[in-house]
Amino acid sequence: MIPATGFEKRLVAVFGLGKSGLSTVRALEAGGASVVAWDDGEARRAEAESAGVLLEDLARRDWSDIAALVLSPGVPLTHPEPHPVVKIAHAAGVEVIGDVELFTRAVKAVVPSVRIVAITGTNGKSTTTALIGHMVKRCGGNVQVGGNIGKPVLELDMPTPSTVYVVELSSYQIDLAPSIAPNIGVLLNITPDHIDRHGTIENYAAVKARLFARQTPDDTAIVGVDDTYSSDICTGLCAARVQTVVPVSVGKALGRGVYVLNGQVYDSSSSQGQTVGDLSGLRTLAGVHNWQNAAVAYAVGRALGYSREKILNSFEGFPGLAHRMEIVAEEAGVRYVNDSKATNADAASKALATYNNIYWIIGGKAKEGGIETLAPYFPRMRRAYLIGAASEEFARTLEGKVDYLRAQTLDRAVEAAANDANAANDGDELRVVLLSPACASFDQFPNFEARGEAFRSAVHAFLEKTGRASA
Ligand code: UMA
Repeated sequence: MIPATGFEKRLVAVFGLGKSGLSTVRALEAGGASVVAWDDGEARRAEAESAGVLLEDLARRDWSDIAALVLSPGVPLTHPEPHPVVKIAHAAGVEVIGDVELFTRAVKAVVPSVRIVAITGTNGKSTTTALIGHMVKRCGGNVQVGGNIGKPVLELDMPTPSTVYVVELSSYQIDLAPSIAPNIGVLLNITPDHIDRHGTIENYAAVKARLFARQTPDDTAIVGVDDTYSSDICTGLCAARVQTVVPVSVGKALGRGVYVLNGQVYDSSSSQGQTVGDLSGLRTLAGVHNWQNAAVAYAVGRALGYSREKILNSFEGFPGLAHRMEIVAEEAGVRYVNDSKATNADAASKALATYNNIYWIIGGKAKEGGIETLAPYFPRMRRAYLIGAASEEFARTLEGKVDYLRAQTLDRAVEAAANDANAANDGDELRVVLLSPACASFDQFPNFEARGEAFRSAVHAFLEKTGRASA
């Protein structure tokens, strides 16, 4: 744990008592502050109280003795409107920050030269964060991985001069971290998401761009340039000439930066020749979107001073992430892929672009725009299996274009899709039973992880029942 310093003997308010809020309370107390905390959820308050957290309804107290408000990332800061506690803090002139801000201040105070690699973007940031963490470890670095990927940043270990922190940051976390200045900042891509929390896509992009705003000439910005918003940010950074900027593209040859063409990585700045290596054989990094993740990780590795050979070798042992195009089983020419993390159409498009002969399990709580943008992938579908609240909306989109079944539940969808895929007589061609739902899970599951676990169990149950499970 990293004690959150800077508030010794002062009182700090913490709002939101999920994972990050609870670790914030512990870290502030370890740093010498007193804490009062609150959460809108009664169950969360009860859990926190039994863990020894001092609760106080922050809307009903005097704020004159409060030094800061530490807000959980899931609590609205600006849109659709600031949470009442944020309005109170603003009225009292109290700064509103998040756990990432406390983390930055604390680790830089202990080891000013400590290296922080921060990764953001709409899609792919968890895979890229995990891949960079894996790469640093394989290259002999002393790595700590956390942030939006799951482990709250204040739960990481204290820094030493050799520590490399690899942290995934959501836009919510960047919005609450005014002094973040990563030694290496990564922006993968920007597509519409979380607009409810940022008002407009322009505002969302502006928050992402803030990752680079306080960087210095010693720092590096690695920026995907395959969408308009990220590309504009990259152009702005190049023009400002503050930090080293490395543009990254998949599909476009770049005069400057790192790019991937047909699975081959090229580095235009390399003195060893531009051709770096081949990504196309890496099973856990399959697909164009993963090539972007790998190209970005390569650029981070180079900025950290690792050789290209070491970096590429480390990719081979990358196990991949659960719920992101995770291969759950492969039997008799049928691959079962859990992509439960694909909670919007853009995220789902990655798996759809990777495979053909898809038996597609889709649905849940629909996001704005539904699956209209996925139409270019419809010819890859053998059949779609609709689950959850979005079924009727998606049935209308698929009508006349893709054969579909209203399966309602995930269990039924897996059974039907697996039966269809196994019955198809396609010779050697791989068939794929794919859960890539393009929806939030909340109508039928507590979260995407639970949905992915349910898919995994249903696949294994099917394989057992039909005698296909390998010993
Ligand atoms: N709460 C209120 N009032 C509100 C909103 C929330 O009291 O108006 C309370 C809830 O009752 C709950 C707490 O705030 O007790 C939830 O806090 P939180 O949603 O910020 O969740 P944490 O458990 O602290 O997890 C957060 C991140 N969650 C979000 O950003 C929504 C986790 O990212 C992250 O892994 C964790 O910190 C550790 O850093 C998850 C996520 O969904 C994976 N991220 C979004 C995404 O990836 O799209 C941004």
